[in-house]
Amino acid sequence: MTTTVVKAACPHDCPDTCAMRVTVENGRAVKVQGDPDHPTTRGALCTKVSRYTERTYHPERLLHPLKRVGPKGSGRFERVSWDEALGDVAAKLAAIAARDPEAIVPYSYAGTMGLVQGESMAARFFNRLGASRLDRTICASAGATALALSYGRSVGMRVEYFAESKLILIWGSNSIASNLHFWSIAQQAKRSGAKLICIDPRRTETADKCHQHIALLPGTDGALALGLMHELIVNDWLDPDYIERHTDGWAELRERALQWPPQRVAETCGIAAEVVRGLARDYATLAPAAIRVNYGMQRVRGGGNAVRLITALPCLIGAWRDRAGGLLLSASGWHPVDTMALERPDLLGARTPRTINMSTIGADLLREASPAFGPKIEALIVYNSNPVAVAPQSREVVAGFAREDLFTVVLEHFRTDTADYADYLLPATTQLEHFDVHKSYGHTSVLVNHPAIAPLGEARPNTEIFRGLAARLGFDEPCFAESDVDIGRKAFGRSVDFERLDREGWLQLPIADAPFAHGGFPTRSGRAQLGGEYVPNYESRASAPELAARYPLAMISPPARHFLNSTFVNVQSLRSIEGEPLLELHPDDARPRGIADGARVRVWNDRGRYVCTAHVSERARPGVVVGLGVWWRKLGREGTNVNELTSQRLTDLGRAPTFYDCLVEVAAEDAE
Ligand SMILES: Nc1nc2c(c(=O)[nH]1)N[C@H]1C(S)=C(S)[C@@H](COP(=O)(O)OP(=O)(O)OC[C@H]3O[C@@H](n4cnc5c(=O)[nH]c(N)nc54)[C@H](O)[C@@H]3O)O[C@H]1N2
Ligand SMILES: Nc1nc2c(c(=O)[nH]1)N[C@H]1C(S)=C(S)[C@@H](COP(=O)(O)OP(=O)(O)OC[C@H]3O[C@@H](n4cnc5c(=O)[nH]c(N)nc54)[C@H](O)[C@@H]3O)O[C@H]1N2
Ligand code: SF4
Ligand SMILES: [Mo]
Repeated sequence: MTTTVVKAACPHDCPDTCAMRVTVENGRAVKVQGDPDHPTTRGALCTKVSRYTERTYHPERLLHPLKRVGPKGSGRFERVSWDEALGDVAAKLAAIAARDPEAIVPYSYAGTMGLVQGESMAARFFNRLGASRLDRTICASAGATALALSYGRSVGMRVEYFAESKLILIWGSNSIASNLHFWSIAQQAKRSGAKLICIDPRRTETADKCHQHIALLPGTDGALALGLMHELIVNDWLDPDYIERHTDGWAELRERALQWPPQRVAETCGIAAEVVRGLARDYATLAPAAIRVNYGMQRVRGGGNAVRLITALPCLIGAWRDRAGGLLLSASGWHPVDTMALERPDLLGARTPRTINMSTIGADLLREASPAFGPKIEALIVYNSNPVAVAPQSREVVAGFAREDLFTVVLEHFRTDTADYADYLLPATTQLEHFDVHKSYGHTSVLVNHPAIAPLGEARPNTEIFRGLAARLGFDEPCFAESDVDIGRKAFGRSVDFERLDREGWLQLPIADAPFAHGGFPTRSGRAQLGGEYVPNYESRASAPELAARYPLAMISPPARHFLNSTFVNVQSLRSIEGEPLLELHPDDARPRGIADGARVRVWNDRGRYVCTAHVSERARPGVVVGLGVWWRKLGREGTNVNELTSQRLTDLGRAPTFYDCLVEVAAEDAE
């Protein structure tokens, strides 16, 4: 028997980007483990990825190219050869491109976060073609835009140093579920005496384990941040020297903050005024104070401004002076990625195709040609994403994908909700079967992923599929012949020693311990730009009273611990842990509606209707209901999921979706 251990990286859309070791016996991967030497992985993977072999060798893996034979969406396919599939797809795209290449739209996100299997060969292909561009907003762009405005880029504290903090605010994040390795570091701090405070409308498993939980109403974080500023001002808790030397914009923001005394904040956020005062006191007096902000808070109308206000806080108290003080939302901006080399936007030449926002794909698939919009979308090439399940306002998304005149190609591992609508369904390799390199949005090392096993069946890497299409369309630029390893070598430019990365598996980037101790933000002036205002939700009692009268409950739909967005929902052992699609509601909301724990309920608003099981629980606060996870529609009840109810309205900054800005009503199914 031959046993080898291969250095790999977790490809999933998770801030932890773990370094992995894959044990291979006789060509078969038998075990996936965390690298004990990697500073944040520390030998541990989450439950989901520990079971990676179950996903890789899943009996339903797509192993051959498939062509649709039934009506759109029926999921009826027949097996075809790669030659036939690529030949047909290329011919169809060529015909559309001859009329107008912008009628072709790529649709992808972070099914893999790999820089090679993500936007490298694919982006080159679409740039050369002149296809529409995709605004990749579905997750992080509100917060990223806010960070760029405040600090210049997506940069923040080094995650390791939260271990030395004395106060950690976990703000809009369920770390145990979605940022496990940060949670281990926070636990270390807790053991050394740090206070942990969780700010989240839901009493998550993370909130359970913090010293304090502040259950504010969804979308009110900006008001809370202004209230904290108010208290920092009136109690003289500011660091005037840091503000003076390293920030701009305080005078104006200060005036705004003075309008938010604790009582006003309390009324807006649905919490007690004492809580606001106590939080401000802790923030000003327990040093070093660190904030782990996450994306939970930015999936509402005012999400961008909320992040902007929170990023001001560590500047106001000079928390950045210590390596264990400051804030972390995303570390992406520390990573030196050579996007030009990977994506080759120069292949566009003088063309500037329109941009389609992935968060409004439902509406856009249903639009006719017009001078403002451009051509009707005629072809959609989906890879690394499952839009039919994850994009907001499913009714429109499904209607769009169901268009008989839309040509849809899906590159996938499984027959997802989106795959069911494909005209061609092309089998892609998984991380164990292909090469890649990775950055991370939660830590500051770069990683390599070596293929551990041969591709299963006839699966091909995304890169190889786009190479094949490029060849058939006659694209003969040398970049289309580059191998995956060649692309990986270029990904970080000269900033990373590729040979060493390849040998060692991961490399720590050279980032200062306390990067902003003396200012030096990557803004034009080197100073943090303070700003932001409170922007209430589109859908709330205050901003839409008539709507709130009909739909009195605010619904949030954060990730489930054992899924990763819609990935893993089809892995039986993980689905068994999550059970079934649930809606958590507080006993005070359940009682008057006659809803018992375990009852089948219908959840609805003007956009749609969704059926699931009620979980009557104090994890939900009164007035807020929680529909966890992004279930596959076809594995939920009545073929729907929570995105039936969410809207395609966009955030204040970053053109991002507002999944958690959503009013609904709930009733027991038999109480019709
Ligand atoms: N296990 C698991 N891990 C994941 C994912 C997953 O699906 N499953 N998804 C990955 C992806 S794509 C991402 S983007 C990240 C997301 O990472 P996070 O943004 O950290 O996601 P969550 O851990 O769910 O934390 C969001 C929390 O915000 C809360 N929340 C909702 N609305 C508000 C609000 O208005 N204000 C505040 N303060 N809190 C609010 C929710 O109740 C939830 O507990 O996680 C990644 N990791
Ligand atoms: N209601 C609600 N909706 C949400 C969210 C929410 O909190 N609430 N969260 C949003 C967020 S934060 C995000 S990031 C999006 C995520 O949305 P998506 O990026 O669409 O993520 P997934 O649902 O995980 O789907 C990724 C797909 O990529 C496939 N894949 C993985 N690796 C490869 C590969 O190498 N090649 C190919 N061809 N395919 C591959 C997987 O099999 C999987 O089906 O969902 C959003 N939707
Ligand atoms: S999903 Fe996140 S925690 Fe789990 S192995 Fe991957 S990077 Fe690590
Ligand atoms: Mo995300």
